[in-house]
Amino acid sequence: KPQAVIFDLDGVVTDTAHLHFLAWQSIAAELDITVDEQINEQLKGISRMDSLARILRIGGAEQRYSEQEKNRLAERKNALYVASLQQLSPASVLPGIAALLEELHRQDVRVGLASVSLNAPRIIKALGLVEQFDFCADAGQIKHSKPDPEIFIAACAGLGVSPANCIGIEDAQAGVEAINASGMLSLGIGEQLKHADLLLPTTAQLNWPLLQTFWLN
Ligand code: B16
Ligand code: MG
Repeated sequence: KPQAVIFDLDGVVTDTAHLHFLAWQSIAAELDITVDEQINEQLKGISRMDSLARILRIGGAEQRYSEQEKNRLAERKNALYVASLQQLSPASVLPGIAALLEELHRQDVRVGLASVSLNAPRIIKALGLVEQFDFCADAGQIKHSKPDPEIFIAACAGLGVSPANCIGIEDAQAGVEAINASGMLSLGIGEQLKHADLLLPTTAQLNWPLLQTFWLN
């Protein structure tokens, strides 16, 4: 069996992507830039400042703002996002995840979190899952967001396991690329993803027997 399973947060453990989307949309609207669902897809797994840079590039506005102004925009986006996190509760955990986390503990498989979100600790707390993660990689220590494997490698290091002995679960293309680059087996959630070693339509299909079969094949 795998030594550890490492989870992405946004889109795998809970659906915060929509809340990121709403916050970016309102900041972008002030700058006369339209952010649609398709653009939002490209922001998944990308750090806050990198997300802002992409939005400005899409609006042809990358030269328009100073570093200080960009920091202010990112701070304001985050304030909107953090306010929206108040609606999170244990009921916001995606289908299949809570049962899988419990079963992994019963099976003595280590559980890690690899989120580039600086808000990950408060989200995990709001979801009531603090006890379920043996190690959460610190996004504040990460230099490169996904598709760079840095956050997944940090999660493995924190758990004391080798990537070759782990499964990573992701819903974003950048995240699947990050898992593959780390040397872990990649399990993708979603219909559109490329390069995942195994693809499931939603988290509802996730369970321990399926992970075991995936690992053995
Ligand atoms: P924050 P993940 C990522 O989380 C999100 O997918 C991405 O949209 C967001 O910009 C990033 O976290 C940074 O989040 O602004 O809260 O630090 O997918 O790595 O769990
Ligand atoms: Mg994600």
